[in-house]
Amino acid sequence: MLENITFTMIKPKALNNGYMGAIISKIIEGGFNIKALKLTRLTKKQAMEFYAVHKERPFYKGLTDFMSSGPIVAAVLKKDNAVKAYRDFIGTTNPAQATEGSIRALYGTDIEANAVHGSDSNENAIIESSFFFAKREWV
Ligand code: 3AN
Repeated sequence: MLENITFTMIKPKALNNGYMGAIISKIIEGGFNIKALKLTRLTKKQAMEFYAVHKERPFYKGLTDFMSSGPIVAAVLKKDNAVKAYRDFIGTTNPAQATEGSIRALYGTDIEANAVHGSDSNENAIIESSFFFAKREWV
């Protein structure tokens, strides 16, 4: 089961720009099965906890300010090799270098506001899914 799950967030600027429906449609068209989905909002403290792995990085403050600046959509996605499949699907971290037609290329505006988050490992997919959802909602 571990290999089949990844976690994503649609970031505040993409929602503010009106891309919620377009991004969700694209995820479904990409063959990802949405197991759990919610529109919610992170406090600054929750954003700091979620991105704690980056706490020594120079962009940590800006990123956590940004991620708590407005609503986000959180979702658990299922597909074979979901983590890698989704990272390939959304494009590289910097939208300017992301594959044409990918979510980050289409809907990201810069490296921080890059439209969506995608888990970087099976372990983190479980941790991140559990951060937002009860197990009964996505297992
Ligand atoms: P990815 O989300 O592609 O796995 P990570 O894990 O390196 O990228 O970074 C986590 C998040 O931190 C990214 N989604 C991005 O929003 C932000 N980020 C990464 N590098 C920078 C940077 N140089 N400046 C600002 N924000 C950054």
